[in-house]
Order: sequence, then structure tokens, then C-alpha cells
Amino acid sequence: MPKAFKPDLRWSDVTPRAAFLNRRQIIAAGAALAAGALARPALAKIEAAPSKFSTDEAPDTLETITGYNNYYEFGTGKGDPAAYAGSLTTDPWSVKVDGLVDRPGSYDLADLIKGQPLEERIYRFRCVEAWSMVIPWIGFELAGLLNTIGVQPGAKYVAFETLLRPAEMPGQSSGWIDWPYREGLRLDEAMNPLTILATGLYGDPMPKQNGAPIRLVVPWKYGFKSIKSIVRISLVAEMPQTTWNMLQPSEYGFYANVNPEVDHPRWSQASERRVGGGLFAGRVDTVKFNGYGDQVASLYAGQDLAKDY
Ligand SMILES: Nc1nc2c(c(=O)[nH]1)N[C@H]1C(S)=C(S)[C@@H](COP(=O)(O)O)O[C@H]1N2
Ligand SMILES: [Mo]
Repeated sequence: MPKAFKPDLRWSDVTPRAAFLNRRQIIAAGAALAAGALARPALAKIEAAPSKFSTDEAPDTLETITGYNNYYEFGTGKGDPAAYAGSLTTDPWSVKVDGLVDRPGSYDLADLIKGQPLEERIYRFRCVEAWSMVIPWIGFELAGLLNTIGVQPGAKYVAFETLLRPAEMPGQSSGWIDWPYREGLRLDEAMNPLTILATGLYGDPMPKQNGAPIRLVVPWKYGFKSIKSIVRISLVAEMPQTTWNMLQPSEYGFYANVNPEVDHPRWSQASERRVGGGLFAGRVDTVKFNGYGDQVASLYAGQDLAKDY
């Protein structure tokens, strides 16, 4: 029944959420959906085209994706973002665009992203801590936004910053991270069509614990590169400072490409745990560039990825 409910969305074909329910729950959920459709005609799903860049692996459940998070602004526990991010004000939201761009400014989010074509991108997502998920993002290519704001010659990197608002982000009261959270990409990485700015998942606006209202997703890199709740995008000439690299450069490189051949100093990166895999699921082998090598390996031709980790 989810198929008839959301006919335009590709993930509905594999009914990932229903797949985790037992038969009786599916029948109950179907009845609830039918009743809900009558009672609430305007359940606004984001209209987004499916993408040739999506994996056909089944996405994890909404419960897994929104219940097991890293978002240190709200605490270091995997459940802290779900527990505490609800207090974050995400509307209004403005994003500062500065540096080597033709159209710098402080933009209302809706104005900044107007006209960018939304797609559903079902991506594998691999954290440096060696767990992974499959997530059905809604978003648009960062390249489209960079072309709109006009990248000037001399720009070689894109730097991003997360919101700094300790009153709503309790984790920012602890000083072990030099807030705000910062990340960055080389310009060619930023322009790669796999790199998206995501504004939603599972067809709905982005949940706060996942980085509402707008966050980066770079699926061939460790998850910490995919910075949440972005308020600043800067085009710069020099490699920018990035949060985890500043904290411990020997453990977290600037590139942070998923790479089973380069272990973290404190653990192996050869395999990973699928968070939604269930109690009896074993670990799966980690694939270089998280399986996106066909699209991105050429970006690193001539680089020694053991050094540029
Ligand atoms: N601002 C901010 N962005 C962040 C983080 C964070 O703590 N703060 N954690 C990163 C890490 S380590 C991971 S694995 C992903 C987790 O994204 P998810 O919770 O949507 O799965 O967000 C990344 N982006
Ligand atoms: Mo992570």
C-alpha cells in the first residue's frame, strides 16, 4: 500500500519500512494509512525525481535513520540528537555565502535553493566509526548551487560551517570542540554530481537530528564530512580547517575517503556494521570509496591515499 500512497517515489517500490514489520503490523498500518488518507488529505511529500545515482539496496528504516545519529551539538550519545534536536529553530534560516564568489550575501534558505532540482538519492552512508546505513535523501547537486552563486577563478576549496547557537545546542556548551563544526571539500569533489545538499529524507523535510534544514552528503567519504545544519558556504583558495582534522589530524584526514586499506589508528576499516542489519547480521566488507569508485576514483589520480587519508 505505500506504493499507491507515494507513487512517485522509487523507494516505495521496495517498501523498506513495511519490510521490517510483521504481517499483522502491515495490515494494521494499511488500515491506518487508509484512514489517515481520508482524515489528512494534505500529507505533503516532497516531489523529487528518482536518480540514476541511487543504489538499489534497501534503505534502512526511518526509525534507524532518525534514532541513531552523530550530531555532537546535541551530545555525544547516538540517541542524544533524537532526544534534544527538537528544540532547534530551523525556520527562519539564512545561509551566508562568501569568499571567491560572484554573488556573495546572506540568503534566506528558500531564496538560495530556489530552482535547484530536487532528486531522491538513495546512498550508502559509512561513518568513520565503522557503522553504515542506506539512506533515501532528498536533495540537489552542490554543483548546481555553486554554479548559481558563481565560483571565481582562484577558488580551490569549499568550506562549510554549522550553526553556532549554544542556547539551542546544548553540546556547544562543552569546549572540547572548537565550535562551530566545520568541514570542507576540494572544488572538484564539491562539483562531483554525487555531492548533494540534502533538505529531506524519506520524502519529508529533513528531521532535525539529521541536520535540518540543509546538510551536506558526500557518500564516498566518511560521515563526518557530511556537515549538518549549514549556515555558511565559503569559496576559498586554501585548504580549510575542518573539525575532526583539527581535533586529531593523525586519525581524521581532510580527504576522509572511505578506504578499507587504511585503518584508523585505533580500529580496522576493513569491514563495517550495518546498523539496521538486525541482531544476527554479520559485518560486511567495506568497499573503497564506499562503492562509488567508478564515479570518484579519478579525482585522486596521482595521489597517495595512504598519505592523503
Ligand atoms: N554539525 C555536525 N555535522 C555532523 C556531525 C556533527 O557532530 N555535527 N557528525 C558527523 C558524523 S560523524 C556523521 S557519521 C554524520 C551522521 O549523520 P546522520 O546522523 O544523519 O546519520 O553527520 C556528520 N555531520
Ligand atoms: Mo561519523
